[in-house]
Amino acid sequence: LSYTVGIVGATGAVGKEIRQVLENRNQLPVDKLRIFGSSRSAGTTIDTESYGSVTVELFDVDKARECDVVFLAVDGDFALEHAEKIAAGPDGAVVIDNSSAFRYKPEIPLVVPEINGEETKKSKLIANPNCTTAIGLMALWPLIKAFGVKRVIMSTYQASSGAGQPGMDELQEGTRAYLNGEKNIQNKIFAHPLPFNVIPQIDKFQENGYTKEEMKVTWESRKICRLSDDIPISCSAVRIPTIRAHSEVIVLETEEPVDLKKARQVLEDAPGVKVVDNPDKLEYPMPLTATGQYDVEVGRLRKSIAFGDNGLEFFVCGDQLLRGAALNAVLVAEAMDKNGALASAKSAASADTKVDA
Ligand code: 2RA
Repeated sequence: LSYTVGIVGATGAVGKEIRQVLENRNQLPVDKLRIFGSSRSAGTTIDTESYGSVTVELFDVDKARECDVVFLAVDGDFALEHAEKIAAGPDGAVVIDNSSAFRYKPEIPLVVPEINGEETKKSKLIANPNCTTAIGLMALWPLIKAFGVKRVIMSTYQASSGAGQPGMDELQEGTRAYLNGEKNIQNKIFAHPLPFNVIPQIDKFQENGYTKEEMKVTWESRKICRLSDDIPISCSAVRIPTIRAHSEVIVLETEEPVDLKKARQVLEDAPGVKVVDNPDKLEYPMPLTATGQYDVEVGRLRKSIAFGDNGLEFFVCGDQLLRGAALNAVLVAEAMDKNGALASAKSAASADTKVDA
């Protein structure tokens, strides 16, 4: 069985990575790749190694519905307007949406395949988590399974790629300008100039004083790991001047006393995780080494002074565009291929997506 795969937004940072991950992994059988874009990019061609030269088509719901699976690498407003229509009814396509538009709807699965991949059978519309959540949970979830969880405190150091290609461009151009002696560094994407700075704000402030980026970690971690709302999960999110790997300090208060050797083994055995933890050799996770990697790096593993025997602290770095977006989305499609959800999608209307096309 082989699929017609569509990407909407294939010229953006995440869309480009989705195409490359599909090609590099070569796990999802792709019969034909279709790329949809706005009138600006329609008609241009994208050369791919595996799928030949693909002409960008002007996006249209009916054309997208002809695909078996469609990756949406576009903003939430676009997804809200079109995602359900693309998936609706027996002829609709499976939609894997990278925006936050559907993440908090109880009936839409929010999926990290290594954690709750089986939920992909429930709906033709699947939400991909926020990058910060997906990267952190790769390490957190195996430890939670092993030792239980009482609370999680996360502090993040997030790369410019979280704001897409314009974010990465603004950082690089601003850095060049700064080094050339310019006094007024321009910032349109970030709230303040990012070069040689850190900004303790990502996304909008909420009534409780947290930002939306921080609350996403709370909401999404609970949904993906099926944790009760009573488990406190708190995050402070900070933008730093790196290109495309997010870093996270995570403090986990556990239910069971922690055995450090066992914790290390749990992480060694966890899929999608690479333990980089050799302080004697100055080896630990870093954005520089995590960039371009499918696995999330985890290290600096230690018992937490704050929580004694029932606490762990560790440092995680993961490529924001890969595990934080494109790789996770492609892994969702691969899981749906393996569990039969992709093959059956064209014949079965999901209860969750009965929207008139
Ligand atoms: C950021 N997490 O880093 C966001 C992107 N989804 O800005």
